[in-house]
Amino acid sequence: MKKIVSILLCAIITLSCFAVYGSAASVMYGDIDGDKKVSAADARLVLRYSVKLENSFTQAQKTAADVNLDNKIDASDARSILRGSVNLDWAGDFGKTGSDILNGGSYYMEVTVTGSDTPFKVVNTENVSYMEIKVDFAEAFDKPDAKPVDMGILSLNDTSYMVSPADNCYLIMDENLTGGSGSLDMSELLGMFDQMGGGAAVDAKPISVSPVTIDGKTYTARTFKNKDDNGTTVHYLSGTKLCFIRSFDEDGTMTMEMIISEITTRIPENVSSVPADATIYTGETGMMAFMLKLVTLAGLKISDLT
Ligand SMILES: [Ca+2]
Ligand SMILES: [Ca+2]
Repeated sequence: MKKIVSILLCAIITLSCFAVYGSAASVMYGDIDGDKKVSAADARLVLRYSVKLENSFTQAQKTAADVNLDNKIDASDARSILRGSVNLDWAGDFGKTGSDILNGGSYYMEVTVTGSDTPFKVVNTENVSYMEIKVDFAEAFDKPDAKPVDMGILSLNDTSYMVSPADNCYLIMDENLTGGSGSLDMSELLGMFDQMGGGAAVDAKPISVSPVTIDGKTYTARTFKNKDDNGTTVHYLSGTKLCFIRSFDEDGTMTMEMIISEITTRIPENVSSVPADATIYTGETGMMAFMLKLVTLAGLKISDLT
């Protein structure tokens, strides 16, 4: 149990390196014809502009058309607008960088740390904090055949839960379960969310808009650099779909690489509440039952957790 909690906390701490920046929007991104809606007609205008069939855009229309903020108006913007018009992309995020969304304080994101098989999902709103991570039981307990298991921590209003999404099981984390040393400290966890959400603003300016290659794909991204006592962090922000963060130590050696593949202000419904059909566990007996669920998903036995 303690081991799982410490793995989770280690993973979460890597997120505390977030820095956030502000910027302002003055147009309705994606709305080219000015009817205050994002529709297929807007996508059509952008597509025509991108192939030079249309060339009478005002500056405001040009700004509104570049929904992925890469300083170009092309078919990928038209595609996003079309998807946004049918709610496949989140039109409410058009024109926002990842940092805008973090600064807003309500967000959902999916994060991968390069070299780790443990992607995160994070939700943060005024009333909800949720984090989901793949727990690597094989490495944690030296059992090569163990399967990775999704595990979440949900703080909903004033109640905290450990979650097994696969089983729809929720363990209520009362004081008896969190109070002892080595146990999960929710206030620490929530402090980190707060820090990500806006507390850690830094003085950074975009230094370039340039191509960045990540996982073999090339993106046009805004590049930010932030230097502090621990070295340099470089942030690449490309529209709402990609934040790419690299940290370097004083010698210039890369120490961490993180990719946010999805960041949006649209909060998934399934983490905004505890489902009515969920199994709720409480107390120490409940904790044992909950752990048994996780261990079974990993293909292990409780006796393996020593
Ligand atoms: Ca429109
Ligand atoms: Ca664009």
